[in-house]
Amino acid sequence: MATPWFATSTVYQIYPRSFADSNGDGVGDLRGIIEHVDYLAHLGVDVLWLSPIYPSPQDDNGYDISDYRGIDPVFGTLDDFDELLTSVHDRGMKLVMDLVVNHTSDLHPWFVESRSSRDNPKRDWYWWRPPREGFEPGTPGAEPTNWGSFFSGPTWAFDETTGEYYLHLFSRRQPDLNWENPAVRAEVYDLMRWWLDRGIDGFRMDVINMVSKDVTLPDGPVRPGAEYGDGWPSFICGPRIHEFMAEMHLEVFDRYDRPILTVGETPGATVDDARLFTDPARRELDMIFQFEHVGVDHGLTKWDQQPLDLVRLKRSLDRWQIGLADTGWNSLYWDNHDQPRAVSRFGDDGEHRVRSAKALATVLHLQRGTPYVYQGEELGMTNTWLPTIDEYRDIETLRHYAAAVAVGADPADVLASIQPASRDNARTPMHWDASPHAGFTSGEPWIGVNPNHTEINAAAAVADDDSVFHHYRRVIALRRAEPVIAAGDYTPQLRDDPNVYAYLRRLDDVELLVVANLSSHDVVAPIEQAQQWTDAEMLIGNIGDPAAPTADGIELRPWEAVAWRRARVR
Ligand code: TEU
Repeated sequence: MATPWFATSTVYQIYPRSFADSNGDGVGDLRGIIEHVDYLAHLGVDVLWLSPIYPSPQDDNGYDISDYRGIDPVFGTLDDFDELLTSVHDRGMKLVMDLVVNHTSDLHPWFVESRSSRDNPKRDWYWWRPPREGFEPGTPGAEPTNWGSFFSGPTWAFDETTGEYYLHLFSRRQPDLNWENPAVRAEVYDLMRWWLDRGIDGFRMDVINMVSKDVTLPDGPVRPGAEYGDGWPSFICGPRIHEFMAEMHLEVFDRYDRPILTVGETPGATVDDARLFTDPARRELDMIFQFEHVGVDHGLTKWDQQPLDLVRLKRSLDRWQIGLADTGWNSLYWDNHDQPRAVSRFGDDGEHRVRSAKALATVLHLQRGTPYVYQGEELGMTNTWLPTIDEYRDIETLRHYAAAVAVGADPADVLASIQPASRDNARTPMHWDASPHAGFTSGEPWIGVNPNHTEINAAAAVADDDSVFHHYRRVIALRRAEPVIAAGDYTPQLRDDPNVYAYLRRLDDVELLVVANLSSHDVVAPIEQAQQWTDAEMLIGNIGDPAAPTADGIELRPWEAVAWRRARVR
């Protein structure tokens, strides 16, 4: 398969609420991003992805949109947006918007109309159903299906006005759109063209694999101890999902003769699903975000964090590398606005914070696929253990806490389970410098700033050639400079090694060996035919003077990561 145009690109995700505040109201905004576009150009990224900036009551921080053709005043204006887009393009970068069309806000005019009466022309734009037979409307069990929401509680909300329930897979203020209705799809395609006509370069599509539901709406299996049924079989990669993605491609992307980047967020998608979504011949999506590797440290739930099993993590990522080797394309990510910080989760955010952040970057960015950097990841920002539940802001976290305490869980235990896993770990303000509030705002930040910003911040990192920031610059630049990284094949090495992550990349006459010690003690990586690498050239390392490969293997210090290149031995 030819490598796509975005094979040499790196995408940087901005969470506007927490990136940079230009007007002192404590919330990040578009002018704050404009002030830092040169920083992003210096990092060397190719594409910026903005989490939602549309008008929204912010019930889920913007993933609940009430107007798709505007900018929320807390973030700025359409003029600010156009200025940002121009400044991004002037620096040779692209800008991708977040498309949230599985659901809208309950304040979106479509839903306001839809809930107004049972015979409103927009009633069928959402999923409305009568109470379950034999149950008192509005009482537990009366919901049309037994599905549990992503944000705790049932997926159905009773609406007194019309005496029916509406579906919301996320919060009750995020009613699901009914994509079975062609008028809904036509409206979605039209708003997408509106933004593309404005000059944006693509979309990250929120939970896009949930827009096709099993219209019979069957109950889901109830796991032992679970309060609700599992609805995933009825809305994860539903019956018409590929028909809808192909239609979207036809109705939107096929109308533009310029490169447009599309990435679908697809919880629960498998390698086989990914091959269908991202096979260029099928004209659906360029790539997807799969969730397997960000679940390897989950016990029964994400709140039940388990110690990292590196072999399990490697198995998962190997499966995706190999599974999409000849068809489709991978996205590569550790961090985003929904995941705790990887350096705290998969690395070591204490003594070896800098080394482990660089090691994680090395093993991810030299794989086959398009890498994503989440704001602050390039600085090695860590989780922020907020001391009390009152300082958390994330709806998923707060609803989980309330639901757990409501059934008798000890609040202290629930808080302890929240601190390492909450999405708010990724959402604390960006660290620009060591000043109060990390230079994020001159006002009071909407969420607490990690006190370690005095040490970990962009000003210090840019000034220190040995920082995590400059290591990210190097791996990002390597992807453009070394064709083997963008286009080479992938062969895992040392698959059962509990400490070492190693793999081979090969293209034509070039062979790249990537080897990383993801532990806090010295190791010798027993690489096969290691003696053949003794004359190899060191392409990149995260610690100076790496030990040269010997016939016995490669000596690696704690959290050391190195990539060796040599002419291919046929
Ligand atoms: O996330 C979908 C999703 O799968 C997450 O909710 C995930 O399950 C959870 O965060 C893991 O803890 C997307 C957006 O990225 C997220 O921010 C939104 O809250 C959600 O959709 C609803 O729009």
